[in-house]
Amino acid sequence: LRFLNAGESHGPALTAIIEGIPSNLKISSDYINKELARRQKGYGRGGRMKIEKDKVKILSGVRFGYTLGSPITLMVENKDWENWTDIMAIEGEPVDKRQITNPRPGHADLVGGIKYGFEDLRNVLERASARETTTRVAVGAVCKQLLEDIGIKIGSYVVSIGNLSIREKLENIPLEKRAEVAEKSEVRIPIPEEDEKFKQLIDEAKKEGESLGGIFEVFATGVPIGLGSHVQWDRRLDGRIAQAMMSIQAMKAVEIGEGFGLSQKFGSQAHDEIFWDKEKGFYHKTNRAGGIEGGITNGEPIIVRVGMKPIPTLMRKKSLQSVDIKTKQPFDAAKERSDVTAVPAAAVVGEAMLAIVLADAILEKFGNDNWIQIKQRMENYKKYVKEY
Ligand code: EPS
Repeated sequence: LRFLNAGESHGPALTAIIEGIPSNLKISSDYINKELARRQKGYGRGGRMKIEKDKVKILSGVRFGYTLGSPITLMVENKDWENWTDIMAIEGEPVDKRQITNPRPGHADLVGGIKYGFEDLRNVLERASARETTTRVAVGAVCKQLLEDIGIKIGSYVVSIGNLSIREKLENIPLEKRAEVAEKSEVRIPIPEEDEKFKQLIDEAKKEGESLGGIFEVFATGVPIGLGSHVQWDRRLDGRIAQAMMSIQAMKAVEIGEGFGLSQKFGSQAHDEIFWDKEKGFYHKTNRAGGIEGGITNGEPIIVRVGMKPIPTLMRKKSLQSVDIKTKQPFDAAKERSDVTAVPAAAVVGEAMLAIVLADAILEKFGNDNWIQIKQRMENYKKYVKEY
């Protein structure tokens, strides 16, 4: 399974091509649209989300609701494009409007400008923008439909925004319950009584022209034993998941299971003891490993924690010190429309990335041409694991 996406934030559309989704899988664009809408939500989002109503157009690879095994093309139009046709014109003379020469610290602006040789840093930010995650969510939604058909469910919730955290309060709440409650929260926080505090923090940050980062958790349940491999570095599933998460704009840290916490424990308290019974086969009573041992899934839920830095665009009167790339004079960093925080939306993007990695690992293990046969192979494998 592989995908490429394309599109500028204020260009005509965002597209993705997925190759490797097997034939005979039922796909619905309604499902994809629901996921796109989830990505658009979240308290603290900026003006852009009021303009866009992201909807997918499937342009290839699906017929009468089922996949053909051929490449699937997904397209989401940018409604905002009509306000940018001159600035983002595909052909013709450049216009001076909305050129950017004062790079934002923390954004791709300066390094991208130097690397690709641009005098207008808009050429960088248009593609570096997290608007790009729209098509990742669309691709993830296709993968989620594949995974759900074999009982693998993915969910997420936010555990902290800025210095406010509810992590300590989660212990006795089952994963599915956390995701279910978070779905109704504007901040994706899994404890309803805590919502207000988070919203207040976001309001305060907005008043100051500040932005906020945070931490979210993504999990997958129903994952079979045996995805990924210990035999080669780039086949280890934890490594693949970490790469996928880190590739999301503004992510700075990834933990699997108890992650950094494990580094502070004695070995006797850090691992998950192995049990067996006739019904369940092999199982664990704890899940400190986050569902992966030796780069291979162990049948427990996969749990990933991801840390996001604050968005680099600040609306403060005094922004961050920067230098104009033409005059070399000190300058206040550029102010662009942006979000105060996008941690709730980032969690939805994290779900999509986990879905993509897991769908890939499933197809690698069970075959990748005809979904009907792949499912049969999975059934046989389940029997084999039980009898092992
Ligand atoms: C985003 C669209 C962008 C930003 C945001 C995420 O739209 P615009 O730049 O037109 O406001 O709102 O991206 C960033 C903050 C960033 O720095 O990249 C989206 O669709 O999620």
